[in-house]
Amino acid sequence: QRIVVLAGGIGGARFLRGLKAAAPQADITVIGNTGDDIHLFGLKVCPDLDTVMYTLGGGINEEQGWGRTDETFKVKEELAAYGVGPEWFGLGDRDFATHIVRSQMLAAGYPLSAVTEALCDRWQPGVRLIPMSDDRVETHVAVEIDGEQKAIHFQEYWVRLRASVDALAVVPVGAEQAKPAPGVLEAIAEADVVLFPPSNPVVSVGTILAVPGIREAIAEAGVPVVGLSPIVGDAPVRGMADKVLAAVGVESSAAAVAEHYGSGLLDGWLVDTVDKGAVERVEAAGIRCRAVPLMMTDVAATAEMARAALEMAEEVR
Ligand code: GDP
Ligand code: FO1
Ligand code: CA
Repeated sequence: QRIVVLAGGIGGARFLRGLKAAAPQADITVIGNTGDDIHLFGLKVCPDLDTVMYTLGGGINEEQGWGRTDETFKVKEELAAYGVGPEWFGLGDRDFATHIVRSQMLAAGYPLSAVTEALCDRWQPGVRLIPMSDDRVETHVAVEIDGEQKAIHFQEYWVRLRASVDALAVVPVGAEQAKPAPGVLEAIAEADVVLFPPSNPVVSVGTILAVPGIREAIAEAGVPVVGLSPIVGDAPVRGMADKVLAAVGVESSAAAVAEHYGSGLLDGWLVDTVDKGAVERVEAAGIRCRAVPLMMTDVAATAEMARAALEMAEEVR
């Protein structure tokens, strides 16, 4: 069975761990979000690709959900001693090595997709991880600070400001000109099922879908497309997805997110059992819906979620 998953960082990575357990024989291709990527200290950092790679490869800091396990911050301290920031973004020593290798390969002319494959040679994530595009796409967030409107990098909004001000707009800068990375459209065309993990619908899955050709390829693949809600009980399980949902005019609820994707894209949608009241509304929108436990407390619970998603794919096929 060929499964394509559009993934952000933590929500995508944790779901994938469950999916691998639920479908050990499956051939899984992950299309990763690169809109969160940022250049720091002359290095290219790809938080969502790395989160998937480290989580599936056994190198993730489990409590944090991002960055390396057993991490130290000597380089960051030394940079700070030179007065070189930003200090609000925590790059650890082990993690730095990944960004150095990536940046070196990019400078030598390799596309990000080839670099990602090379990094995965070490981590053996057990899935094929492809960035959504080799072209630069950077999510910016329009905010108003001290009466002044400006656009800031997504990481500055999320990590430095902790989404403490309203997002007025979310713009995947460069997406319109970006091309899907090699293998992305092919994987979608050859897929038996496409899954949207409980990733951020705006800045993770939404950004991937903003790359011209990807949304169309999914709609045209003619295979079941099933998503799992990242919103449980009208709030994100983790993070501040409600802030970026508001920016695109979508209320923070499992049903509203399904309607936002729409029946033109989604065939099935899983909501948490606490949101079983949303099932009727989602089905009225033409999307098959079921309520099952959606908390990824451990791999076994997450594998159950993945099984439910694959079962729903068979129901709507
Ligand atoms: P990010 O790039 O690290 O922000 O990760 P993703 O975009 O892949 O996923 C973020 C989303 O995961 C957030 O909106 C959370 O609400 C959601 N999430 C995290 N843990 C869980 C969980 O256990 N269950 C569900 N349903 N969603 C979760
Ligand atoms: N998230 C934070 O909240 N604070 C950090 O200092 C931070 C550093 C960081 C470094 C490397 C990396 O791959 C991820 C990192 N993240 C950090 C997570 C990440 O940037 C965001 O949580 C996601 O992109 C949000 O979607
Ligand atoms: Ca992210």
